[in-house]
Amino acid sequence: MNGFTRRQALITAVAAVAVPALIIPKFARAAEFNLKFGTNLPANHPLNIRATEAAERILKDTGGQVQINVFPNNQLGNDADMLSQLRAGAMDFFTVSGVNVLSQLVAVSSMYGLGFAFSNDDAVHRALDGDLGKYLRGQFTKVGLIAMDNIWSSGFRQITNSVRPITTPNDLKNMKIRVPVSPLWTSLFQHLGAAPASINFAEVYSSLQTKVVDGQENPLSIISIAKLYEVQKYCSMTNHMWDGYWCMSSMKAWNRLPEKVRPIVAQHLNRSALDVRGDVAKLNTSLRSDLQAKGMVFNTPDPAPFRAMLSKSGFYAEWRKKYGEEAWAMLEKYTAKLG
Ligand code: X2X
Repeated sequence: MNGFTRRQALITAVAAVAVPALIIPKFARAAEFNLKFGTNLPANHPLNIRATEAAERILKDTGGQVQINVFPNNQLGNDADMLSQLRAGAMDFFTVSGVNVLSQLVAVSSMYGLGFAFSNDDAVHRALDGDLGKYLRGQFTKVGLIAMDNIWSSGFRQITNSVRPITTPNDLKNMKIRVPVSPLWTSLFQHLGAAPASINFAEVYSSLQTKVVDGQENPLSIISIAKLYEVQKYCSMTNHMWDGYWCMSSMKAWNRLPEKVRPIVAQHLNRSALDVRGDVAKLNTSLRSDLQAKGMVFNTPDPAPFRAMLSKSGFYAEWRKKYGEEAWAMLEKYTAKLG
């Protein structure tokens, strides 16, 4: 390299470093708190979009003091890994389903996911924004975790598979269905006569593709965004359970934040939770025709025989015993009698 080109190269390198500093003048100094927010969903799911919006508002309203970095799509590990990191204080926020890995720590956290307990989004939101949610969030604090007040909804779940439409419980018989790593999910599908396999979401697409399992269940928004339609043929609108994500932090991470900053962070995260509810409700109703156009075959089974099978097999009685009478009474304040 002669003298001229070396000088040119140096000028170019300096310019490349200098440019970003020119376009972020407002919060150019490093934030005092750099927080990690992990999720298991693809980046274009509304949960990640709204989490990113909350992060922008929090950065602005704390004058650049708190920077939340969103890591979607299991970038920080699968659900089990993220829960451990959260508890160890290595991660600051994790949006985790109460029915999923969290229920291994706090058994009652899965109760809103009991099969056919709720019939519409509003009913679940009333319960989880009300006394049931308050009760559950109180249980989380006992294991050092803190959930923001409003749950980020995912919605009602539908069963997909590559074998046949599910019209009656008989169609589920011995079918290999992937479920999240959670005792309630496994129990629900065992009581329905299927052969459930516990698999973290990070491995769902590949396990369907390689036919380790025949099917899985998720809301239409996730079936679409995670491209599960590429590896699944049938979608049966069973609405068998509702799910959502608690935006969790650990006491360790939360208490590191200055007292006056915490309400700002909570307020924006809760606002995003409410925004996500509208986003997923729209997707869960509008995506059916989209998925049909991509080749999926839909049917809408009558839920009555599925519910009857669960009652008859003792599913509700078993879980009532596990959760205890206090928690069960709290749930039944918001649902029809279960069992
Ligand atoms: O693992 C799943 O199926 C998912 C993405 O819906 C949950 O996080 C419970």
